[in-house]
Amino acid sequence: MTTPSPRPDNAGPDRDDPKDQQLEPARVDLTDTRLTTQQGVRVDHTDDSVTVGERGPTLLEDFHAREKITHFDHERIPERVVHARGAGAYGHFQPYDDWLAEYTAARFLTDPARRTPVFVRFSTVAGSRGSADTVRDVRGFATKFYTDEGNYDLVGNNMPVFFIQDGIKFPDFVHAVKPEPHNEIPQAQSAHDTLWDFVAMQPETMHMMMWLMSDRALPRSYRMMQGFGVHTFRLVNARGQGTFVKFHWKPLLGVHSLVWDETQKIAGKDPDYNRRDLWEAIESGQYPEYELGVQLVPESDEFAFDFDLLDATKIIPEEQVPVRPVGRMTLTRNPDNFFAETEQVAFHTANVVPGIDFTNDPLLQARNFSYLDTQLIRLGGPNFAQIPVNRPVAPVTNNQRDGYHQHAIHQGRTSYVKNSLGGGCPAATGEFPEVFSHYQEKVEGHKIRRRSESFKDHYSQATLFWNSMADVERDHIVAAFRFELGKVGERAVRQAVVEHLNQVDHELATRVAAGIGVPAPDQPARPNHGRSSPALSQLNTAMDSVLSRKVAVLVADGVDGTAARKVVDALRGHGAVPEVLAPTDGQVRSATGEDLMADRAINTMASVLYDGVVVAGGAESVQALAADGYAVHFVAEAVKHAKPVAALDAGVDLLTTAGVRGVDLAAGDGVLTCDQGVVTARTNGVVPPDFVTELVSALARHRAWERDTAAIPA
Ligand code: HDD
Repeated sequence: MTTPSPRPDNAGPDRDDPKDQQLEPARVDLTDTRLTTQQGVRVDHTDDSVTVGERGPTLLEDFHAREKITHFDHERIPERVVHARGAGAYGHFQPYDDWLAEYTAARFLTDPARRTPVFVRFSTVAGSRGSADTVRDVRGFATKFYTDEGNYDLVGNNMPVFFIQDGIKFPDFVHAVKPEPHNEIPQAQSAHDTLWDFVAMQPETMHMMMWLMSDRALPRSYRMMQGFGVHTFRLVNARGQGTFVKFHWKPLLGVHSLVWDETQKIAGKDPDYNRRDLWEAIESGQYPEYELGVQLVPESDEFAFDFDLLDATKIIPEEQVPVRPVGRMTLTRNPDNFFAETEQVAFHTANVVPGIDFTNDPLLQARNFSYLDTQLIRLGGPNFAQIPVNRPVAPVTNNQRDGYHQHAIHQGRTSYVKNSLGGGCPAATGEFPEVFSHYQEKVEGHKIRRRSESFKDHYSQATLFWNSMADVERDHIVAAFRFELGKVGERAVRQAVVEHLNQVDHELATRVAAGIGVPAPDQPARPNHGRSSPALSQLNTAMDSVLSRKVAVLVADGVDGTAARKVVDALRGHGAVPEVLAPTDGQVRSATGEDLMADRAINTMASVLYDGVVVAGGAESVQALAADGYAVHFVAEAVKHAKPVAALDAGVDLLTTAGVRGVDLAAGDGVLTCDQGVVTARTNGVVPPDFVTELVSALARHRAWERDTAAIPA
């Protein structure tokens, strides 16, 4: 009942692409096998150690027990120092056409006949491996393209800017945001003194802090968030000419977020919320899709902007340089083994292929060192590229030898170039774009340790972001600053952050100050420039799909089963995922003769795990639900979180019981209403087509932000 059928146009599970074929020999299937040691010796007993007599000491010679325990003792590897919590999936990328060939020699971006296998890992940043998914945080969006020319890694985030400008500050920033070192509190939270102290001392963080306090930090799904390469990179065409580029991923389902109260509850109800969502969507054939787009800037325009292209705390507003579509990525296959694949995947910003190159962005330059370095400690030696998930599909032929966990058996006497004894192989020959050749940028200067003057405007784009938000988005930002700063013990730190906010916008600073018990600034620190970029608001995202949206249909014995089933079928027909919830699991008796099976008991779930709620009709059913505190709270909470809520016949009364006020509800027979995302009908068991249409359109809009939810206690 919960599994939607695959979309007819999806591209299949990539079970036979070159990467999948390469992984196949590494897969181990234990079906119909017998238990052995690591040495392949069969054993018939693994429940008791070898002892002297039944109650005597264990013998050292019990190699099976020792091997089993020793292996267990060594099962853990260091978690990633950042982005420790994540989820991954395989899929493919395919360009739409070849227009980008004018700018890049990278064939996987320009040959529409090429379908390049990918592995993507999404992550949170601050939390440990076992932390909750739905915390306020940046999300990592790292893509490994297994191209025919070698691996290309686009290691991005779901926000287009970063906290700092120079990688030398990264350890400071991460130390500040991670749990405080003396007591390791708080886990996966930015709401604590050291992070905000860092922010107050480092105003280049301000633009990113606006993003972090916005709804972008609370994605509904990894499938509903953007991805950004963040840095300005460089494309290089076959003639060796360079063009600046920013990479964008745009989810086809639109960009949608949870609300803060909801995320905190989900963190307890289902800490694997985003991970589960990705897994289930792929298992059910609802393959996540993202469009890759690029913003291109000719080198001649390097200084045409009022910010520095090398500064990773800045965006290029889309209205200034449009994002041009390049191709589409579809994720079609879950990994077989989390540790082997998702944990061991090793991304590196310096994994580039001919046609893509770096710029002198000092954040990127540091990353180009850090990622390789971190894999050495994390994966235990220099041969991690031989781990199946990391292996390129392009051949690897070089003289790098030995080291821990060397899997290749290199033949021959020579392990050096140049050689004559090995026939001169592997031959270091070829010309760009067959071989990678570093972009020949002319650079000269003195060795200095100094931030560029062109990096020093820390506020204008933070203001641009604030100006671009809709009212509800601004309300959420103010509430987030109040929450976070309200958790900061040091009032001087709160005050210092408010002073920075006053540089961004006076109203913002005043509203935040009013909630955290510090004086508001008397006047603006600088005038608001008044510019905005509509593309930054999530209210301008795609809102035309209910694919994979989860809807709870609340029923109890005595339900109008015929109508409930019609709603379930209609929602499923639109690609949504309805689930029938009843006070107890199992069979539900229907008043109309058609019994229903409950998918789950209401008290094992919560409204925060659904995108919308439907209360089915049937007087007896609604009475039972009204007497069940879980059910009433379920509805009230969905209303509180501005979710689409619908009710049929007697079900409308449950909305009133749950405290729905100020919304037009169907009051008499034959009436259908749709107001502020609340759809109700009293039509005596008939499901009017408009009921479903209105519900689907409310679900596609995601939330009814116009609903006043302040007084609802949930
Ligand atoms: Fe980083 C992991 C994204 C700045 C050092 N980073 C990591 C991951 C993502 C990003 C998505 C997880 C990869 C995975 O799933 O395995 N990082 C970013 C972005 C940045 C950024 C978008 C700024 C634009 N990172 C950054 C800097 C440094 C690092 C400035 C160091 C100077 N990042 C690392 C790391 C990690 C990492 C320590 C931890 C685990 C890993 O690399 O493989 O090397």
